[in-house]
Amino acid sequence: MAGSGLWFSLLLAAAFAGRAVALWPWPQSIRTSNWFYTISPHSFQFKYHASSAAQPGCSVLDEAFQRYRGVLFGSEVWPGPARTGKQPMSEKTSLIVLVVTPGCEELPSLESVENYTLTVSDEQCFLLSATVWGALRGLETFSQLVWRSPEGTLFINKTEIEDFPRFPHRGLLLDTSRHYLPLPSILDTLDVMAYNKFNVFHWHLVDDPSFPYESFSFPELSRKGSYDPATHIYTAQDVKEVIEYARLRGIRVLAEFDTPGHTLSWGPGVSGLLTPCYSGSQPSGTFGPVNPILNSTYEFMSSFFLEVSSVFPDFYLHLGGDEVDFTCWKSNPDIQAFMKKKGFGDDFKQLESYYIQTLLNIVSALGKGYVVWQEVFDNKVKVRPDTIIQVWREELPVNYLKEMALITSAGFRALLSAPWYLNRITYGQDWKVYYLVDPLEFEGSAEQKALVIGGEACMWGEYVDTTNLVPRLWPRAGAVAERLWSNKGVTDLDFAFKRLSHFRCELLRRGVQAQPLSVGYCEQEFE
Ligand code: CP6
Repeated sequence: MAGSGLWFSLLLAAAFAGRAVALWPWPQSIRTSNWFYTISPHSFQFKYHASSAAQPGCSVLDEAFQRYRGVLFGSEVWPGPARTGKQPMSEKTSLIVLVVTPGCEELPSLESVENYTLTVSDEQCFLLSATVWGALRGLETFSQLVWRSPEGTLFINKTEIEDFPRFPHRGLLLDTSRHYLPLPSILDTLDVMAYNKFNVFHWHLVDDPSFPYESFSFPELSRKGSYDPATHIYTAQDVKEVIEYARLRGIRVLAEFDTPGHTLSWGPGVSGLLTPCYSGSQPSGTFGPVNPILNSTYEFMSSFFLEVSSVFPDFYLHLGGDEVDFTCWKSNPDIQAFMKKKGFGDDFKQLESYYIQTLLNIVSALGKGYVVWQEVFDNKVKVRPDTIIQVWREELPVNYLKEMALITSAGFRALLSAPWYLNRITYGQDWKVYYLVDPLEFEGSAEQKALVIGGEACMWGEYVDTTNLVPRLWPRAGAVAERLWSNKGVTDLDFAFKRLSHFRCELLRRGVQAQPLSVGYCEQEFE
């Protein structure tokens, strides 16, 4: 269906890449023409169609119109309706938006429909979508279709686009524990995510080095576990702001509270939560993963996740479960006794499973779904059938595509991250390696492939803070964004290079300090 039309339009578009058609990510189907229209900042307006379910007062679209006015024309106020009377025939004075179903005050979800059609023709500029989320994607595409002559006149070519995502979960992970990221860094990242049609912000909030999440049930957690409780925490207000800023851009916030490993920063705030490690018969004074043998641990987790499940409105929470180091558990005599009592032998995976299962039951009872890292599946923890498993290991225990096959053949939904570590840098164009990964390139049935709901680019924070976050993210994360949005057949590296180079220049124009892909320059140079 998309087949031949797609290739035809690829060819057509290739001729214009760099000018009229420099879209990122590439739409599912596009027809463009040499014919173009002008757009004037003085007269141009975004408008709701009379029969749109969304009308003025729709927060998501009212604010998006404002933002895209800024993106297209800059934030200067253009003097009133300077032009009166007839516009020239070739001028487009509005984009008419028709959304079929209401939902302006809702949250985006895994099930949200993001389809849209965008028509720029002699008659009108028209954006049609089932939902406000689709309209947001279409507005972004519209903004990328507009191009500028050297004199600064704005143009848009006659175009028809029908578009929808290949995968419903297109995420970006930020790690705010290894380094604290100030709120503006997070908000700015959400803007650029929306430019790339990413729709999930995976917030790896806490980890071993610091606990910046300010909990109202357990304020000691950040008071004692953050780098600096005066400046390096996310308050309830900050978290609300992130969630609403993301919502207005059609982005879900998937909060991760990783346990039982990666939890050293929880220790100071909750006494008795972590396992005391032993050297010989004496506690060594150091601590390991969460202590899985105490009732108090599960009482704490119940209260903590009760709070978390009301603070983060998305149906899903990320519960971690990765990289549990058994050394400390092994050293502790109370844990050894518990293992014996439970008949676990010396298989610490069974102890890990015991912990995770209990936690998953607590979180399910709170009415939430969950995502976990692949170890939870690898270690054969019994999980709800609707659990989402995230694949992060490249080769062990098996190659990541084989892991995708195993997870989906067991009937679970899967997310892919293993090939997409933006924090890892090498000399050269690593975006091409990210770009050529296909999440469905494993041996498996159509039913299995349907269980792959998408993937995430990850920016782990060991070597990243607010000074280098932006250029390390962009435009490289864009390679993942296009892989998760565009048709499977969109894999031409030269075509991608042209569009991504152009998009990077557009990011600079929008004020994003995106790094260069290779040798070259942007037509507009920037300070
Ligand atoms: N932190 C946490 C990390 C990683 C993971 N979990 C990680 C380790 C190595 C690589 C990528 C990510 N830094 N909490 C694994 C999911 Cl290569």
